[in-house]
Amino acid sequence: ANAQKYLAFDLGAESGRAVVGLFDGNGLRLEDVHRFPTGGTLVLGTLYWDVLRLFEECKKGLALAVTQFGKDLAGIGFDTWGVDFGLLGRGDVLLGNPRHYRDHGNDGMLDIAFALVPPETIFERTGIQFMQINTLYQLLALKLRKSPWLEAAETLLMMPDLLAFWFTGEKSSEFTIASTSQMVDPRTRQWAYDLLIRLGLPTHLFTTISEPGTQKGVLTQEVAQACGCGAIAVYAPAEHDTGSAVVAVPASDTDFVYLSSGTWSLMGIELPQPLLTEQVRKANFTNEGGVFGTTRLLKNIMGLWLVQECRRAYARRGQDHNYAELTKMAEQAPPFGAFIDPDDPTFLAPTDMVEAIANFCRRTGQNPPEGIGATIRCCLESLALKYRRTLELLDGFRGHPHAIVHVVGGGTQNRLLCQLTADALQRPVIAGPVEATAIGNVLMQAMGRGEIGSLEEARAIVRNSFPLETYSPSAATKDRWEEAYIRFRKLCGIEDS
Ligand code: LFR
Repeated sequence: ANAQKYLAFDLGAESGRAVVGLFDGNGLRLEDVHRFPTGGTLVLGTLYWDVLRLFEECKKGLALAVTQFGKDLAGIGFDTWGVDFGLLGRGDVLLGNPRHYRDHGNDGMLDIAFALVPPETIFERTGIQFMQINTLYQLLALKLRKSPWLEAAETLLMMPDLLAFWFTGEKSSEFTIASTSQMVDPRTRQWAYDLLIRLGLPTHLFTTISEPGTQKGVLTQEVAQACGCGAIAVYAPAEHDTGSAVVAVPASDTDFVYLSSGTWSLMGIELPQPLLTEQVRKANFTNEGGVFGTTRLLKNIMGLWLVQECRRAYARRGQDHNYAELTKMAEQAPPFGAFIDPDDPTFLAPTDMVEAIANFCRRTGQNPPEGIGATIRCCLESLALKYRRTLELLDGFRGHPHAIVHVVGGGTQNRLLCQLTADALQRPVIAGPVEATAIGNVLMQAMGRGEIGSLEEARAIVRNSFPLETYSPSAATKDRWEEAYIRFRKLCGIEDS
């Protein structure tokens, strides 16, 4: 049949991809056209995104999509990680390279912000969890350092809005990515100017926020010519990658837990409105903006970043292994050795992750894991235990236990982690689809064009189109996981039940 062809750009902290989605009204098929590394660039102590290179990689992806699938693409959409942004000055020039959220320039900014506005108020106005990486604290850091760029800035665009601007010449903001800034009012779904004023931050930088599914513009002649196509429409999907991933959760009801697994593990539930309670604030959960008026109540867990950084640290020691090899070694290592709290602040941006893990173990009276397999196993088991803690809290927020957990994203390729998760949670885990983010991106574009009418319909398409795998909790290790969880709770200082 004549399927519509959509191009999704999905940029994560480790890699980016250009994916064509072929949608025939019932089923969706994805074809990868381009993959490229992303990652930070460290220059004299500051960590940046090489954003012009990312733009070039996207253009290359578009050119390849046009060569392979023709000029008649129905839409293009960008999604990226959250919180990062570019500043534009007079004449819309980019002011410097956007900083990477793991840059140490944000260290200590939470406390400085809290001295100006109490955390209760910040949460009340935004519903967003406290993480030093949030745009709010990045802006505060720029302001305190008297950044000339901030002084000269006329417009702030979140990363996917910046890429879309360079493709279309149109400046606009999309709601899901804007919400990650911790500067958006979850009720009005517009910028919380009052909060910015109280923090002494500029309020003139922002463009009106639109809902996902809106058309942002069409390709500029410059880009169209360079990529061999015409004026293709650019749509806003959920421009936040996690927002796109959750669109593609293959659930048939609304009572599900998702775990979007990649560099970060984002574990949460989808709600019809934000939950702005004291319990949510104290547990440091977030109310991120979703599609069709939904909210993602979730927690950021450090995720496979731990493994990515161990891999880098071992490679520097001359022990270069790919993820499949690392997982194999972890599988062969003895279970239930040392545990870490994955979300300990020392793991956010350490110079050497293997050292940081060993230090955490020493600090908490445990023998550090010995060797590569044991270290990776420690990361994976600790993540699974943190998922269990997070699930307990989510069960509490919902008011009843959730029957199953959907894991989506690249992390589903780590079959060991999927099984450990099912075992630690003592619940079935449904894994897939792997490319949830790109799928969600394509489906929201199709909504923008009126080809799909609702989130339920979108999720039915996902169920029709992609294989899923179920992991059942093992009964044999149940008791050992219970013991492990008690040990883990002590380690993390978890007191309530
Ligand atoms: C996942 C993600 C998370 C966000 C983190 C940093 O890729 O977008 O949702 O908290 O990256 O931006």
